[in-house]
Amino acid sequence: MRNEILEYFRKANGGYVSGEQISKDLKVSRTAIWKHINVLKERGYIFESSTRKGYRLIYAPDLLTPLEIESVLHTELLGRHIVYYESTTSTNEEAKKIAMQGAEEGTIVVAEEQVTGHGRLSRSFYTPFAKGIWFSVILRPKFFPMEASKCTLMAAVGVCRGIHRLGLPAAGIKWPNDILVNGKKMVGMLSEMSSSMEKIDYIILGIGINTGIKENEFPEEFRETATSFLNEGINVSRKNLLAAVLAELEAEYKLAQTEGFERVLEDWRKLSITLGKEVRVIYSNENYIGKAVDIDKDGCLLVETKEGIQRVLAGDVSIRPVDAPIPQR
Ligand code: BT5
Repeated sequence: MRNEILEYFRKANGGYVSGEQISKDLKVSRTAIWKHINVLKERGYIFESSTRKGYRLIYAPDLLTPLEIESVLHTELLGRHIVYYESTTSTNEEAKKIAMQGAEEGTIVVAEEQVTGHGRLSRSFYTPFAKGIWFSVILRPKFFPMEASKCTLMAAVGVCRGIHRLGLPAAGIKWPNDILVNGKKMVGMLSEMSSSMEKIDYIILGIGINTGIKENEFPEEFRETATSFLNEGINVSRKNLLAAVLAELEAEYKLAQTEGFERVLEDWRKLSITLGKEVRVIYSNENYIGKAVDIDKDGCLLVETKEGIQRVLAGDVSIRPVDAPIPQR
């Protein structure tokens, strides 16, 4: 309904729209229209009202509607089909549903806000309205299922390069797939897969990039460890950032399909901020310290310890700087 109301204002192009007319056309009460307009105001839209003429839209926030995205998108595959929500539970959940129903490869699900956005192990991920890019990409690669984990590394490369393009060359990848700027997390990613023994049915790459969250708006638990474009001094256009990320991700995906993952892993190494550092590896009940020296051909992190090289699989493992407190479980 709100989108239909907005459509009137877009068409009026800055001119007045009569509330009475909208209520007649859409067959809802004037009070209902007024309530929707109030919600839009809370979401950053600015209206001017006149008792005689109705409402006039003065400012619309940078939203990620399909029309807005398509106006700046230059990809061939990713984002050519867009499913858009103002608010949803989780774009990964929506993407899984439509992938199971046969949604085509490259489809993206985008939401201005997620009510139950989540990370690994059901940890919640903070995704407030229009203050980040919260989206999921559906891929149907011809790789073997055992290669799927490398798609996560590929996604990290694409997102990191997109962020560089929009003015933050300091962004780097923390293994396996967080993106940090000046030591703080700006991006979280969650990939999920459905496959048989020999064939991948679909992979969902769920990506959350903080754009307009102010430092004091982050929940207290991770205020010290999170950042956004705005915090780093950049008022980024979300649609341009999304278009850049999709273009870079598409380029890496093509590379992986034509030349295999070796080149993608090379790119990942160049963007890594984990390699060469002392890290603490935390499993459920144990932890140890070592130096992250490389990733192997399967994307596992190689950590040099006194006992020799440990091969660390992504999953329920946390990598922390050695001097950070050990989280209680
Ligand atoms: C992740 O999990 O970082 C993966 C997050 C994936 C989110 C995207 S948004 C679109 C799609 N739909 C979804 O439902 N999910 C994906 P993990 O590595 O488990 O890290 C979670 C931890 O990051 C939390 O426990 C917090 O400490 C921290 N965190 C939560 N929200 C954050 C935010 N917006 N920015 C930085 N850190 C955050």
